[in-house]
Order: sequence, then C-alpha cells, then structure tokens
Amino acid sequence: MGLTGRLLHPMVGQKRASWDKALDLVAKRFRDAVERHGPDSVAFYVSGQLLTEDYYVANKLMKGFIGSANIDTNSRLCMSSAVAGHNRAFGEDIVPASYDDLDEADLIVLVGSNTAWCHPIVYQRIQAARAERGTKLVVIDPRRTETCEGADLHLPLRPGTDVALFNGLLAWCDRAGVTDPGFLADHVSAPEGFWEHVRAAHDVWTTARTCDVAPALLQQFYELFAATPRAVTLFSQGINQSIRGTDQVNAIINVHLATGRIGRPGAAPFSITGQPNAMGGREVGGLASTLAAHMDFAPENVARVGRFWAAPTMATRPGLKAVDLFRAIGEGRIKALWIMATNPAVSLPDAGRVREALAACPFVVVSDVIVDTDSSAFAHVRLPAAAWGEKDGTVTNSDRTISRQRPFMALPGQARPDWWIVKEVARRMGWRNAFAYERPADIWREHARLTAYQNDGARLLDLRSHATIGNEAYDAMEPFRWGGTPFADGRFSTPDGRARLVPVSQIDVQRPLRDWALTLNTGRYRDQWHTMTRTGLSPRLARHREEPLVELHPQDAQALRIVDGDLARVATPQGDSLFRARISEGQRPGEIFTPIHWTDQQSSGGRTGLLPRSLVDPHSGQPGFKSTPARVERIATEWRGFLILRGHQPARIPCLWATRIAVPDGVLYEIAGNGDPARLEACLPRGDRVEAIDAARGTRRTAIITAGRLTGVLFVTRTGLLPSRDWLIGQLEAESVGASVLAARGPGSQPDKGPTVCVCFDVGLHQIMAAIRAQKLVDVPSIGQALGAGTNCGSCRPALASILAQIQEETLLAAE
Ligand SMILES: Nc1nc2c(c(=O)[nH]1)N[C@H]1C(S)=C(S)[C@@H](COP(=O)(O)OP(=O)(O)OC[C@H]3O[C@@H](n4cnc5c(=O)[nH]c(N)nc54)[C@H](O)[C@@H]3O)O[C@H]1N2
Ligand SMILES: Nc1nc2c(c(=O)[nH]1)N[C@H]1C(S)=C(S)[C@@H](COP(=O)(O)OP(=O)(O)OC[C@H]3O[C@@H](n4cnc5c(=O)[nH]c(N)nc54)[C@H](O)[C@@H]3O)O[C@H]1N2
Ligand SMILES: [Mo]
Repeated sequence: MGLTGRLLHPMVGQKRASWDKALDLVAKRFRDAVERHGPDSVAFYVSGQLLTEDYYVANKLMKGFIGSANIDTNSRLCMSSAVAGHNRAFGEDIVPASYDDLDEADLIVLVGSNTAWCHPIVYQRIQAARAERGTKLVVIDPRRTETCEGADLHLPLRPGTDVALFNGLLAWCDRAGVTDPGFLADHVSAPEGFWEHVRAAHDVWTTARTCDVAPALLQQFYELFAATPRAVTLFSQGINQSIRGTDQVNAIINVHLATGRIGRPGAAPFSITGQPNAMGGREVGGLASTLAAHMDFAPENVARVGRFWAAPTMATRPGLKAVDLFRAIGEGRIKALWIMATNPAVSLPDAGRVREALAACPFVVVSDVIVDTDSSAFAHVRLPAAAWGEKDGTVTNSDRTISRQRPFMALPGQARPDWWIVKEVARRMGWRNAFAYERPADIWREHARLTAYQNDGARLLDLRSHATIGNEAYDAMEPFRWGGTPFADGRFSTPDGRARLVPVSQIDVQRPLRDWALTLNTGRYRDQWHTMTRTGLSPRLARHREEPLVELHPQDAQALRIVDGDLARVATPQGDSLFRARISEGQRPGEIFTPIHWTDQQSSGGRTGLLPRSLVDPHSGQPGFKSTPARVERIATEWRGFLILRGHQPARIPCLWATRIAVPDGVLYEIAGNGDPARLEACLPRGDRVEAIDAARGTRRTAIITAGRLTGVLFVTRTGLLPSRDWLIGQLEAESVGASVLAARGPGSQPDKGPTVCVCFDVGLHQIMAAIRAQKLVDVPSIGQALGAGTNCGSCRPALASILAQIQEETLLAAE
C-alpha cells in the first residue's frame, strides 16, 4: 500500500504527460487503427483484478462501440475451463455451491488445489468444520503439498489423469447403487451410450494403474465418497490449467449430477476462484467468448444487448482468446493493444514469444499501479490506475456473493480508477453519451439493468432489484449472494431445464520424451502474489521462500547429480531459466515444480513463464500450465554469497545468479557465479571500506560505511558457510556501525530465529522448535498460545503441524 514503485502520472514513452495528452493519444491511435484496419485490429487484455464496474465499461466499449470481441482476460488462464464445463453441464456459467456448503459437508475433496496456501481463509473454514463435526478431507494432487497435512487421504495421482479417476468414481457409485435414479430421470439427460461407456472401462484396478496410485488407496476414496451424500468437490488450477481441463471439470460434475449431490446443503461441485474479481468479470462478460450478462453471441442476444446499449457497431461473434490474441499480435494483425491489471510478459505461456509479440506491436498501452513491470517495458503509454485500497466499486467471490469494495485511502498523485480511464478514452473516441458515467454507482445500475433486460428467467444472473438503487444505498450496500441455492428445484439453465451428463474419456498421458524426460508443473507460493509487483516489495513476505526453487524428487536429483542448494537450469523446448534446486520427497519421481512469481524485476532466473508451451484446451482455450516436457541440469558455480545495499540499487548485478529481496531500508541480493567476484565491488556505494579475507576458505567479507552508517555489504565464499543475513540487515537501520560488522553478529545479539515460518507474527523455525521442546507443546493451538504463530491468517498452520510431528518423532526415536 506504500508508494514505492507506484506509477503516479501518465507517461508517454519515458516522459511524463498530462492526462489530456495521454488519453487523446490513446483514443486517436485506437480510432486510427479501427478506421484503417477494421475493428478486429485492436484488442484489450484485461484482468480479474479489475472491479466489476471497470470490467463493464471496458467490455461495453469493445463489444458495442469499437465493434469487436477482442477483449479477453487473464481469467482465460485461470478458470475458463470451469466456465466451459459449467456451460456444457448446466447451460449457464453457474457455480452451484456456497461457502456455507463447506460447513455442512461431511466430506470435502480438494482436487488440484493447494488450498492451505492459495485460499487460506477457505482452508481455515474447512479446518474449523473438521474440528466441529469431523468432516473428512481428501486431497487429490500429484504433489504432497502442505494442504495434505492432516488430511484423511492424499491421492498423489499421475498428473493429467483426473478424468480417469472421476470416471472410475462414477462407475463405482453406479455399482454401489448410490446414483440417484429419481434425480437422473427428472432433471438430467445423458447421451446415448453414456452409462455403457462408464461401466465398461472403469474398474478400480485399471483406474489405479492409469492414475498410478495404490488400488487400496483409490478404493478407500471411492468407498468414502459413495458412503457420504454430503460431499463437496472443490477444484482449482490442477483441474482447469490443462489441455483437457474442460473434460476434467465435467468428469467431476458428472459424479455430482449422477448422485444428485447438487443443489442440496453440503453437496456440490465447487470451482474456486483465483483472483478477487474473476467472477465479476464472468458476470459482465469480460471473456472474448461471452457477450455480456451471461449471454453468448446468439443473434437474438447480440440484438438484445445492442438495443440496450444503443450500440452503433455490435460485435457479432467471439473474439480472440488470450493465447490466440498474442499469436495474432505476433503476426502483426493487432495494431493497438491495451493491457489493464495484468502482466502477460510474465504470466502467459511461452512468455518469450509473448515478449517478441509485444515488442513488435505498433501501439501498446498499459494501465497499472506500478511503474516498472516486465510488460510495461513494452508500453508506448503507461496510465496510472487506482490501487486496491483506493478503489471504489464491487467484486464477486467464488460463491456469487457481491461485496462493495470501498476506498480507505486517497488517490495518490495523478492515479485514477480504471473505469474512469476507459470511459475517458471512449468519450474521446466519440461516444460521449454512452459513457457519461460520473461515479461507479452509475455503472452498477446499468449493469444490473442489463442482467434483467428481457430476462424472462432464462438466465439465473438477474440483479433487477439493484437496477434503481440510489447512490447512498449503493455506498451502504451489504454483501449479498445472487442466485439463491442454484438448481435446488432441479431446474437448470438449458432449454429443456435438464442438466447434461457429458461423456468424457481419459486421453493417454504423454509418455516422457527422450530429450525431455521430466514433466514440469508450475504454481504458487504461500506468501507471494503472481508477478510480485506488490508482494515483492514486502521484506517479511520474502522470508518464506527467498529464491525461486525447482523442486525435484531425490531419485531424479541423484540421477542428475544435483544436491540441495545447487543451481539448476530448467529447459523446455520453449526456453530455459535458472532455479535453486530443492530436493523434495513431496514430488513424484519424474516431475518437477517451479513457482510462477519471479520476474526480470527481481531476479536473473526463476522465469517460469518462459517454459510452458502454449497448447490450450480445445473448449476453453485455457493453457496447460501444469504439464510441460522438460529437463534439468546442474550448473556449477565457484562461489556464492550475498550483497546488501542501503538505498541505491544498481541496474544489473554482474553475475550468473542474483535474486533481489526487499529488506527494511534496502535490498538483499543472493548471488552466485564464476570467475573473480571482485567485479561485484562495482555495485557497492562509496564510503569507508572494511574488509576481511580468508584465503584458505576462499571467503571475503567487505562492508562499506558512509558517515558512520552501513551502506553496503558483500560477502562471498568459495567453500565455507555464509552467516545469517538477519543481523546485518538490521544494521542498515543503525545510527552507527564499526568494523565489527564483518563478524555479522553483535555482542550478545539474539540467537538466529531461523527461516520465518509465521509471517504475520515474524516467528522463525528455530524459535518454534525451541518452544516445542522447552515447553513440551503438543499441538498447533498451544504453539499459537506460546508464540502467536498461526493465529492470524493461519496459512502456516500446516507447517507448524509438520514441525511438531517431526519433533515428536525425533523424541520417540530418542526414547527408544
Ligand atoms: N499465495 C497465493 N495465493 C493465491 C494466488 C497467488 O499468486 N499466491 N493466486 C490466486 C489465483 S489467481 C489462483 S487461480 C489460485 C490458484 O490456486 P491453486 O489452484 O490452489 O494453486 P496452484 O499452485 O496453481 O495449483 C494447485 C495444485 O494443482 C496441482 N496439480 C498439478 N497438476 C495436477 C493434475 O494433473 N491433477 C491434479 N489433481 N492436481 C494437479 C499442483 O501440484 C498444485 O499443488 O490461487 C489464488 N491464491
Ligand atoms: N506457468 C504458469 N503461469 C500462470 C499460472 C500458473 O499456474 N502457471 N497461473 C495463471 C493464473 S491462474 C493467473 S490469474 C495469472 C496471473 O497473472 P497476472 O495477471 O499477469 O499477474 P499479476 O501479478 O496479478 O498482474 C497484475 C498486474 O496488475 C497490476 N495491478 C494491480 N492492481 C491493479 C488495478 O487495480 N488496476 C490496474 N490497472 N492494475 C493493477 C499489478 O501491478 C500487476 O502488474 O497467471 C497465469 N499464469
Ligand atoms: Mo488465477
């Protein structure tokens, strides 16, 4: 929320510009492109981090006035498979679940979701339900994540075999007689041959072999599911981000439809959202494949929305989906592109290609809150948007609850809300009356009216009670969920009111290729958000994982002669990047994992975006981010070390490996390289220099003291250990330091806290271990009482549980 790195005024090229000048330029370039090359020569690439009002205005401008549907969103990378799956099964993109279902379920199945890290609040709610009513928890994920800690079952399936697993479950339920014939007869239709197909191919043994899980484990899950009517299946990116994502979604929904476990308390398939307002984007129609307000491009819908908007040039067919859009940009077919609230140079698959496309695009506009991002490096115009605490509007969450987001901070500098920026461009393109919004409430009312417009019940999304809401009532709006309990009456949004069972088959999972024998899986860390433009500024958040790691199973590491802490190059046919190796039993052999977060702004390596291929699901266009053929090799370095700088930062650190970590009053770089490390001294500021060299260990420690204060530290070693950085970092804030800083430890200074486990209360591993031993703590709540750890956001509780388990095991062994 601070102003570090904030974009505070419009910029044209590298120069500051007035809003008038910047907006006129954007309007002119978009108008010129449309006039010369037609409406499909321009595009918007937007984001689930816009508010519903922002999204509505952008969608209206592109689809009703510019006359193209070339507006797509990063939700394409996130949940478009869920959208496509819902449409196929229900006839409308409805999430038929609410968070209350988690409280009422007896079984919760997490599929392809690292909930403990990515949805910590939901995860705490699940844990509370478990403590209260003994809800069973099953995790289906190829990796053993912290979400598996304390779960009743973990199925570490072969990636990409979820269709087989859920088809197997459906067959099991059929055989066990727990399908719901009444519900099927009255409310569901199945294509011919559906049941024969399910029954034929899916015995437990075959399925277990396909999924590479122990048959007994699989059977245990099937028995549990069959015996538990109140079951919620919650899924996210392990299901969606796949070239068979939509089929995987329908495989899950099929089971719930067939067992009638939908539209009832505690029973639902539950697609969980990633970004704060990805759902609001779906409601306004911000995907290139949807029109507006849950309508598609059927001619009657185009006519209806056109009438409502009094639109001069309606888009009549879907536009380009994200991956295709950037391909079109690369081919020169898009002459002007506007990116809002997303960082595609990092987050799209095959990001090297994306960068080439951006570099070749004649006109790129980026609306962002941060000056320098990997994408804004390609912008001709940068527009300063309002950030989270300054924004005013609404958002929708996973369970259709719409909440007001109210600003609690003033707009800094020249920053403006995204809706304001878009409507100003629209007005300058000539559509003054259609975009005469003065406040978010004006847009909200229009959006609500459109959802109700000629909606005779065909669409569940209907906000008519809000169509005439006053400005004050809008400001005072309480969160509300639309759609009630969808499908409680057994009526679905299809023409005949019946849900559809969709026949889906497991496609063969690609065998490892000779040169690319490993499979790369990618995803999130607990304490970073996507491309780190904001979380990367927080020293504390950096402590959980300071560097981008490639996690490998011990067997693979041994074969590759990689030990924990080595640098390793991950390569795929698309590109390559360096990572720090972490050996992990939680990986399946043959599969590696890297985080999506690091960018050019923080690191010389860790560039996961360069690695995935741009293959997409045929129905949804969502990329298969979770599975890319890859290989890994060890990269030898002669020395490693760290560099701490107060204030100033060099543009480049001249060595093989450098990752930047924000620290209070400065930055810390973890570094490694070959050759003479003396060239790094160029990065140090001017000042008095103290130095210690230990030739035997190949260690050299340099500190720079300027006017009594510590301004730079360079520690390098060829063989020895490096001291903890914490004490030195603390010295950046000290009024005066002396030559003793080279000891990296003050007189009588506190023992090292160890790696941070609880970020909220800044509690380290060593502190936790010491407290467990000294105070004989036996459970996670007692650690919380002793140290505070885990008592706020709770996302470290699985880590606390595993530390506890480890110490208990050691104590037992010692006793024996
Ligand atoms: N800390 C943090 N939280 C976040 C975010 C963040 O950046 N940081 N981003 C938010 C956003 S936008 C999103 S979309 C969500 C994503 O939330 P999640 O979906 O929970 O996160 P991911 O780490 O992308 O992937 C989830 C899991 O899918 C597993 N997986 C991979 N392949 C398969 C497979 O074939 N089958 C199955 N069953 N599982 C598989 C991976 O091993 C991984 O553990 O998180 C949201 N929350
Ligand atoms: N390999 C791999 N790639 C992935 C994924 C994966 O699992 N694996 N996950 C995919 C998923 S699910 C997602 S959601 C994407 C996320 O990827 P991105 O959307 O590219 O990531 P963010 O860092 O969230 O980018 C948001 C940008 O908007 C800016 N911003 C923040 N708030 C505002 C605002 O209010 N207005 C404006 N105008 N700008 C703002 C931020 O500074 C930042 O630059 O990544 C996708 N890419
Ligand atoms: Mo996402």
